Amino acid sequence: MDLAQLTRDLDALRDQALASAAVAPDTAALDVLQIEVLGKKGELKGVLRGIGALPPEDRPKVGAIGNQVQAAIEAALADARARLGGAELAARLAAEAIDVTTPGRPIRRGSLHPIVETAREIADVFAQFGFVVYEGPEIEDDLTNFQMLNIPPDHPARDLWDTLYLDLDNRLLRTHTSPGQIRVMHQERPPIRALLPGRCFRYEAVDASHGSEFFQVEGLMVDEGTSLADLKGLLDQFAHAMFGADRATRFRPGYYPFTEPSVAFDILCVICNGTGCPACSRTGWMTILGAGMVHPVVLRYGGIDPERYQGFAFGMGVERIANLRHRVVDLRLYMEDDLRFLEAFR
Ligand code: 2NL
Repeated sequence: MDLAQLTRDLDALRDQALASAAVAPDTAALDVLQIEVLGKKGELKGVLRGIGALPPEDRPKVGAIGNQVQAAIEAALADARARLGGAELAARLAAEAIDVTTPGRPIRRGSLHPIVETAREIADVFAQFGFVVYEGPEIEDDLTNFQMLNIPPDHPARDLWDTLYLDLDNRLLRTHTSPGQIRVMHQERPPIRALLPGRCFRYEAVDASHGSEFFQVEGLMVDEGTSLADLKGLLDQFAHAMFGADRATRFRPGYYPFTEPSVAFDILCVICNGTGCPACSRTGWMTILGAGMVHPVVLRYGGIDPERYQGFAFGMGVERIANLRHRVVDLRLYMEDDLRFLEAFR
């Protein structure tokens, strides 16, 4: 090994590397080439190892030539990389281009179930009169669901055929949201204005107007000097907000064990406007809720002194209100989760 031979080897290495860089098809090939030629175990290092066999005075010359060769190869690689990289970027931009004029895919928005929506509309009306929404448990005890509401042990609602009893001691699925009102009386001091929406349960043969599950909204007001006149005024406002300011209303005597006196509240039939049709059993009127003055016994169960405070309460089936507003005839539709039905309310 002599200086001339090493110089020729270095020249050959450079020429070969420059030729390879010139024909490399892509930047990945350049990466491979760089490692093969300039890497730690690459060809250039291999040739320069011959330096040790040279006389000491020749070694710096080979070192200088080696540096020139390395610089030339690096420059060639950089040139090729700039050329190929530009082409690759252009190809990628063309391939991945996004057509911003393509119409978007619309997102399918959900909507509230008609029963939930109706319950909220009811709550919105009473909120304007200061009523606050509370919720009670769906699993209740016999005491709160029946006894504290003055519903006697032999009342038909307590029959096994009407109430869903649980296999837990004295537990049942609430048959109305009234037990929630009892809980509100226990936890609040008068004046009370409470609204209780919620799912209720009856053990019942299912038909177009009865289901084993239904939604109820109940209201309760307790204060000094609360009277039946306050109840009538409030319910009239409610009916007009829900069914139109010109919808006629009427009160009739009713009966509930937990109110005395009790009333039924009707609106003029929304189908026939009072002329009589099957929807109103030809009476011209439709009952939308029941109400009354809270029975003193019930107030006392709620921890409220009936000598000082009076209260009224009302309760309505949300399905019934929704039916009248949307002219739906079969309650079962609300529980079937048939999208064709639900989408009609979007
Ligand atoms: C109906 C009638 C009603 C009540 C519910 C009530 C609650 C308490 C005390 C007194 Cl804690 N009353 N609730 C009163 C009258 C009628 O519901 O037909 N609901 C679907």
